[in-house]
Amino acid sequence: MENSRAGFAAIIGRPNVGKSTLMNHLIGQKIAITSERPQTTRNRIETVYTCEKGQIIFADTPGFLRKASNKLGEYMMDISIGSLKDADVVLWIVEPSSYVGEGDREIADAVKKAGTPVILVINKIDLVKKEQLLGIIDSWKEVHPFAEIVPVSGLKGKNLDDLLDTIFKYMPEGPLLYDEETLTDQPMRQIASEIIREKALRMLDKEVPHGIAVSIDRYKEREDGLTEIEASVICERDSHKGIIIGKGGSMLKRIGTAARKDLEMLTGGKVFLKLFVKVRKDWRDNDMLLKDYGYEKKKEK
Ligand SMILES: Nc1nc2c(ncn2[C@@H]2O[C@H](COP(=O)(O)OP(=O)(O)OP(=O)(O)O)[C@@H](O)[C@H]2O)c(=O)[nH]1
Ligand SMILES: [Mg+2]
Repeated sequence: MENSRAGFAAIIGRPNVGKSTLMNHLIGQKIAITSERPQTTRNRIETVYTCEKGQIIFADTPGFLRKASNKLGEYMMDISIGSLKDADVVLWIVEPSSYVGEGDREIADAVKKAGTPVILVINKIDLVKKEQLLGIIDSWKEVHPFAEIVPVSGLKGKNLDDLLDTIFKYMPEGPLLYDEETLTDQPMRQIASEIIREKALRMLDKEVPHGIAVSIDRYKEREDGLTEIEASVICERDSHKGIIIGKGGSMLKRIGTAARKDLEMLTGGKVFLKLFVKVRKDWRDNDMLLKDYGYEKKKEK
């Protein structure tokens, strides 16, 4: 490919603004889980968009938190800030509102420090009238000297081609960084664990979802095409365990059925999914358990 471009675009912003939904729609496949609950994403999730122009490596990140209430929160904050470091361009996603909160001011400070060009992506424009957009853009202009401002709707797929073109302007010239078939850095086991967590997030109420982790205890692709998965839903309290299991096991069954359907679509074959529920008190503050559940701090920063 002559004059192809390839580089990294970090997707950042406050929790729940639609970062993961947008990334999934940009690459045309659901890799990152999404929910109406803030703090859904906990890890850096890379996906690869390839076209005739070259390649964009997206990095979806946890929503920016102003203060961590446990070690998991600290880990998530580190991931968000760390993603600014190796990006060629930053996509800062915001709600379609003129309101700029303290959290956004802190993001502005962080991107200024990183010195990376920033594209402000005003998301969820399906929720506002066209006439409102100019006012919204004006209030954001004062927050940071943005390289570009692009309004989109990730969910409805509005203006995404425009956004992709804009991102490519900031990709350095060079050969593809991954082969054309590569879609993500996430192994299937990890995607499976996230899908189960997504169903739990979406179906459970109140304070239970935030204290949940999912560990894959067994993942076996059989020769007949069937995939056997055993997983544990980890929670923090005995009372939460009861809620997750539900009356006569009904809640766990709902979570399992929904997860299995997604997993079957993803693997393109039949899936046997067996779920267990375990209590691990205060796992969100326990270094060893955090590591077990995939939230391990990198050695070097
Ligand atoms: N109306 C509308 N809703 C959207 C749009 N994009 C995302 N949403 C909704 O916003 C909610 C949050 O979406 P996510 O993609 O999980 O948000 P996120 O920024 O990744 O959230 P965290 O991972 O928690 O930081 C979900 O209920 C989405 O359906 C959009 O363009 N329009
Ligand atoms: Mg997310």
